[in-house]
Amino acid sequence: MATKPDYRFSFGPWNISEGADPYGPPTRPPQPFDWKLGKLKELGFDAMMFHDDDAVPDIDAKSPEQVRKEAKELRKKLDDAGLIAEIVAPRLWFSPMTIDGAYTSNDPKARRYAIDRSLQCVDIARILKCDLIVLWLAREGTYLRESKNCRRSLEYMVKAIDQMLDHDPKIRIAVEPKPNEPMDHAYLPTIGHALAVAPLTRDPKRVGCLVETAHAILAGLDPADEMEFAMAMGKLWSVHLNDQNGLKFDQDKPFGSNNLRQAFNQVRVLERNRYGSRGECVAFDVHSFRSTKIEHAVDHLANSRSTFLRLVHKVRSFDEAAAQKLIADRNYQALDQMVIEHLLGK
Ligand code: GLO
Ligand code: MG
Repeated sequence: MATKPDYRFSFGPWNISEGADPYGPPTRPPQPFDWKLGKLKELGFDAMMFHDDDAVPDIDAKSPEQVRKEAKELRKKLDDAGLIAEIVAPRLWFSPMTIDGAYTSNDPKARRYAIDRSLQCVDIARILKCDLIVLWLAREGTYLRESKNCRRSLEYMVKAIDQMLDHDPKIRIAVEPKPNEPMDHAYLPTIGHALAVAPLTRDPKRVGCLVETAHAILAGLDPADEMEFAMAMGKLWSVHLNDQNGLKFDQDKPFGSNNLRQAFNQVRVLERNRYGSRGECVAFDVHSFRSTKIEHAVDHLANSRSTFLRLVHKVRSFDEAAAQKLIADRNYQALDQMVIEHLLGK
C-alpha cells in the first residue's frame, strides 16, 4: 500500500466551551481567544475553524472597514503561529434577524440580512487565505411544517449559495447537514439532500459537503457510509468527527466515546478513500462534558485526536486478506468476531 499522507487536524474556538446547557449556567470560566489558539498549537493541531464572528467578534456592530481590519489582524496572528484557517462559517442563527430562519425566513429583510452576512463571511475567508465556507443551516427548517414551503425554501437556499459563488470565483461551499435541533425538521437533513443541491447551483463543482458523525447518527444513518457516499462523488471537503449516544440532543461527545467500532469504520473509509490527500482536514466538533473542570478543558480534543490516530493504526494493521477470505466464504460470523478481536487487541 502506498504511504498515506499525514492527517491535518483542526477544531474551532467553540469547541472549548463553558458547559452551559438549557438547564444550567456555565461550569467553567470562558477563556480568551489567544489562550485557545495557544492550546491548539500545543496539542499539535494544524488549523483552526472559524465562524465569521469567531474571526471578528460582535461582527454586526462593526463597519466593513473594521471587519476587514480585524480579519487581517487575525490572519497575522495565524501566520505568526504557523497555523491556517480551515473553514469560515457564517453564524446565521444568533441574530434577532434570523429567529424564523436565515435564507428561508418568511421575512424578505431577514433573507437579505442572511445573504449580506454570508457575502461578508466570504470576504473574511479570503482575507484568512481560506477557500472553504461551511454552511450549517441551523434554522433553515420549521417548528411547524405549515409555516413554510419546502420547494420555496430550497429555491431560497440555492439563490443564497449562487450569490456566494458569484461573489468570489475561488470560494467553495460545504453544506453540513443535520436533521433537527434547533429546528423540528431541517430542509437539508442528510448528505444525499446536501449533494442534490449542488447541481441546482450555478457552479456545481464548487458545492460539496461536510459530514458530522453526530448529525448522521441523529438522521438514523451510518456516519461512515455518509462519508464514503460523499467521497465517491468527490465531495467530502471536511468532517466533524465526534460521537453521539442514539437519538437525543446533539451531544458532540469525544470521537469514539460511544461507539468505537463505528469510529473505526469512519477512519477506515477515510483511509481507503485517501481523505486528506487534497488538503482536507480532520476536524473534531466535540465538547467537554458539563462536569469537566477547567484544568481538563481541552482533554476532549487531545483525546479525540489520539483516538483517531490509534484507529488509523488499527485500520492499517487490519488483516484485509483474511477479511476478504471470510467475505468470499460468506462467513460474516467470523468476520464480526475478527473485527471485535482486532479492536480489543492482544
Ligand atoms: C451544530 C454544528 C455546528 C457547526 C458549526 C460550523 O450542530 O455541528 O457546530 O459545525 O457551526 O458550521
Ligand atoms: Mg459540526
